[in-house]
Amino acid sequence: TGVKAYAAVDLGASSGRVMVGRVGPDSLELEEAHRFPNRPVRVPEGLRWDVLGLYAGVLDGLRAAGARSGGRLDSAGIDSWAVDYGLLDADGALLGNPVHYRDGRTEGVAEKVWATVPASELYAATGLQYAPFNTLYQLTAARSSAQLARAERLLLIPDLLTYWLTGEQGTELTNASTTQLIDPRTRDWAHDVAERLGIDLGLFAPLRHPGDPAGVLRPEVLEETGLTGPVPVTAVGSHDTASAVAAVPADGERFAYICTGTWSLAGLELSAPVLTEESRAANFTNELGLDGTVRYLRNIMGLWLLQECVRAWGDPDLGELLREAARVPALRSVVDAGDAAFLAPGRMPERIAEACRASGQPVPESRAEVTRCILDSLALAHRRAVEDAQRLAGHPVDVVHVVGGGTRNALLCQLTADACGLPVVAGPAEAAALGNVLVQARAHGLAGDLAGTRRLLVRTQPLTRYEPRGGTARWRAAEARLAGS
Ligand code: LFR
Repeated sequence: TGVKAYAAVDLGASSGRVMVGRVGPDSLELEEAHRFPNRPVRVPEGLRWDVLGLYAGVLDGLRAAGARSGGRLDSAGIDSWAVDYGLLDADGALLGNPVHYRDGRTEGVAEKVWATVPASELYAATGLQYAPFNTLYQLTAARSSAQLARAERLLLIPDLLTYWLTGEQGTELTNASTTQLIDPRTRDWAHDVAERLGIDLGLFAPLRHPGDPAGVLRPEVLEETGLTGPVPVTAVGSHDTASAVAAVPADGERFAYICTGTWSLAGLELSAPVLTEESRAANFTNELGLDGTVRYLRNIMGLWLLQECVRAWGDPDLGELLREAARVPALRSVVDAGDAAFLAPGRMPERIAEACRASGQPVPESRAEVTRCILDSLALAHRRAVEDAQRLAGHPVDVVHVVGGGTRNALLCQLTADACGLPVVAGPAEAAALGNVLVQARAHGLAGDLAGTRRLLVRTQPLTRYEPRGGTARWRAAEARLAGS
C-alpha cells in the first residue's frame, strides 16, 4: 500500500521517546514505542548528561519500534536539544560525560568572547541570540581543559548517538547553526569568527543536511535491537526545534509559531536572516531550518519554570494545580520569562517570589498563585516575542501555531491567544517527532516540499483552536509594568 515505517528518536531535556511514524502518500500516523526519562546528573565537576543511559534508551526504543513493525524499519532518525556535544579522542572514544547546557561553567565567559569579537560583530556574522550556553561560549569556557586538549572530534548530541548507531560521523546543519559558528547567509562555517576566537573548526565532522544519508545500523545494533537490516539512518532536522517547526501545520506564510516544552521558542519562519542591531538588542536568533528556511525566534524559559516548581513541591498532581490556577485572578504579578536568571535549576518558587518582590508586585503565595504567575508570564512573553518578531522582520501574521508538549495545557494556549490578540491553533503535541518522521519520509520517496508535508499534517492531525477573548489592553499594561520595573 506504499506505507513506510520510520523510527523517530526525539530527546528532550527531561525525557526521550522513540516513535514509529507510518507514512503513505496521503496518510501519517504516529505511535509511541518507548519513552524514558532523561535525568541530568550533578557530579563534583558540574551538571552532566547521562549520555550512555540515553543511548541505552535509544536502543530499547529501536527494539520496541521494530516489534511494532515486523522487525523492519525503512529508516531511523535522531533529534535532540541543541548546543551540547561530546568529545572523542583519536580512537573515537568518548572523553567524559557531555556537559549540560545549564551547567554554570559559562558564567562570565561571554564578556571574554566579546572582548575579542564585539557582540555586534558576532551577531552580524552568526545571527545567534545571546545565550550563555551557545556552543561557542561552552568551547571558550573549556579552552584550557585537559579534555578539550585531547579531543580530536566534537559531535553534537544527535550526531554522537548517530555515530554510535552507524559508525559514521557528521555535523547536521540545523543543529550546527546553534553553535554560533555558522554564518546564516552562506549556511556554512563562520571561519573568521572561529579563527579569531581560537576555535578549531577541524574538530567538527563535515556538515550534512536534513535528508542526507547518515549510514546504516551497525550489525551489533541490529542484533541488539532484533531489527532486520539494512536499516538506513537518515539525517533529520536534528535540532528538536527545527523538527518541531517543520511540523507546524500552517497554511501559507502569515503565521507565528511557539514550540512549547521545557522551553518556549517563539517566532517566525523566514527565507532570510534578520541581522540588524535592533534584532540583536531584542535578542532574536536566526537558526537554520529545512529547505533553506530561517527560524527567527526568541528563547523563553517555558514550562521549565513550572517543571522546577513542581519538582520543588514534591510532584503534586499537575491537572489539579492547573485547574486551581485557572481560578486565580489573572495578571496579578508577572515575571520576565525571558530572563536568563531562571536558567539554572533549583529554588524556583523562591526565585519567582523574589522577582515579583523586586519589581514591586504582589508576591504569589499559594502553589496555584505561583502557577498562575508562571502561565501569565509565559503568555506575556509569547505576546512580546510574536509582536517583536513581526515588527523586526516586517512579516505580519494572522495566526499563532502552538506545537509541542504545552499544547496539552489548555490554560496556557487560551492565555496565549488572549495575550497575542490572535487565534491560536494548538497541535500537534509531538511536533518534533512528526517533523523528524516527515524529513525521513521525504528522503525515502514521499513527494512534496515543506508546504506539501504541512498540508498532510493539516489533513491528518487533530488540532484545537483558541479564539482570543479580548482584553489585550490588560496585557499591554502588564507588559508596561514589567518594562518599567
Ligand atoms: C529546545 C532547545 C532549544 C535550545 C535549547 C537548548 O529543546 O533545543 O531550541 O535553545 O533546547 O539546547
